[in-house]
Amino acid sequence: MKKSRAHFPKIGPIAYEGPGTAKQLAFRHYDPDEIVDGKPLSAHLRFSIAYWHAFRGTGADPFGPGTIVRPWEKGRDALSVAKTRMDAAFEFFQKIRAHFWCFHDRDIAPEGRTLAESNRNLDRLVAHAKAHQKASGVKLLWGTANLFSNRRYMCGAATNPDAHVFAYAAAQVKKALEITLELGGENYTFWGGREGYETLLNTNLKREQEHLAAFLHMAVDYAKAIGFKGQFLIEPKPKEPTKHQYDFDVASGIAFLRTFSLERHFKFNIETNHATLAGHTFQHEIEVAAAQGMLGSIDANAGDELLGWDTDQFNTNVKELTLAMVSILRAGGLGSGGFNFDAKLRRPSIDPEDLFHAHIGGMDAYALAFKLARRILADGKFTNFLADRYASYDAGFGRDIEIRKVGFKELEKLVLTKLGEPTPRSGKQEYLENLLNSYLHG
Ligand code: XLS
Ligand code: NI
Ligand code: NI
Repeated sequence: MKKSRAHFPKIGPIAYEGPGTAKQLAFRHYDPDEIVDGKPLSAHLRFSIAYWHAFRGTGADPFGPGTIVRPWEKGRDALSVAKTRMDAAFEFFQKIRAHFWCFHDRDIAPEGRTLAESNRNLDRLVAHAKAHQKASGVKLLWGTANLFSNRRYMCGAATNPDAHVFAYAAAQVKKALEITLELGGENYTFWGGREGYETLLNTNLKREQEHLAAFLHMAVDYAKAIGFKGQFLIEPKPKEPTKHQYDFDVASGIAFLRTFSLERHFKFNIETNHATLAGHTFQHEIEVAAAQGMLGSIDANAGDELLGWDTDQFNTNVKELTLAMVSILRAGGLGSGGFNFDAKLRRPSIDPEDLFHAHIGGMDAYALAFKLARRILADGKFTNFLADRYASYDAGFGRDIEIRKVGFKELEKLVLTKLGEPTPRSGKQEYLENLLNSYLHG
């Protein structure tokens, strides 16, 4: 691959300068090379850049077109623009020190007039990406297919009332799986796109859910057929673009997967902003997935408390992230997953430099949260508190309840003859909140 000129000429690789630095284009908490438990911090955090936001985002909103104009987006031939854009992207990945990236098929290559032409375009850009991955060492965290932008998908893809659209989506995902395999993708994500509905006046909910399950089974079968060993991920979201998205949250996702015998093949990609849109905390969604051994990956972003849609902001809320990290570390980490910045610049943030500030903020907040969570877990105060709170189930009749050795009759007898009235114990929430703050603020 020929060496292209720099697209971010004024910015070098971002260095770790420590918390005291006055420099803004520097990491205060994220030192990718710091060794923690025998491996570098970069291997614990596995940060990933979302191609669609970082390199296809223009700042467009329903009230106006894009505001963000990148110098590399010039030229008449869509394929060569796509290649130059990708050169800029890999320069950015390296300068921001992210070791992974994620993309939708249509992010990296223009859609053609036919599926065959789209596939040919993809092949050109996949070859380009492969060369870039090899030269830079940047890896693919996950691939996915865009089954929601094109007009044909306006009523869904796998849940479209028209089987023809289902077939088209199947063909598109087939190709997306092939290119994810080709690029060594460690996971493949299914976000629900327009799999949901606006009104039951025109929707057969039961059939649509069955069609979605059939689609996912086909994906599992095809992955097996081509030898794709990456982890499949479901990314739940309660609403937007449709009013009722089928993959509402992790709990409904688990029920769906179990209902259709898919649970062995999937884990969850949990997005912070989707959790809060569902009326949950980020940590809640992580715990629900972890409780079933189905915690897969994270789409790292944040919503706005006052807005009811997916604002996809960079998350700098260290308290929220520390709580999330405690749950992730307790669950044993993310395995083949990582922290993908599914987050975008605000519409007026139009400088290329803003891309750096945004990701530095997100990476630093996660790195700090990781360190705080490790301290919290090492101290053991919260862990001990929890263990103590549930200790009555560790032995005796509590244990018998957990292993289902006793039933109502035995327990009634116990209360009548031995136990009598229980003694209530404080939940100590305020004490625990203060304890948490002592870690966050010293
Ligand atoms: C949209 C989703 C999307 C997925 C990938 O809300 O977050 O960006 O992560 O299709
Ligand atoms: Ni996402
Ligand atoms: Ni989202």
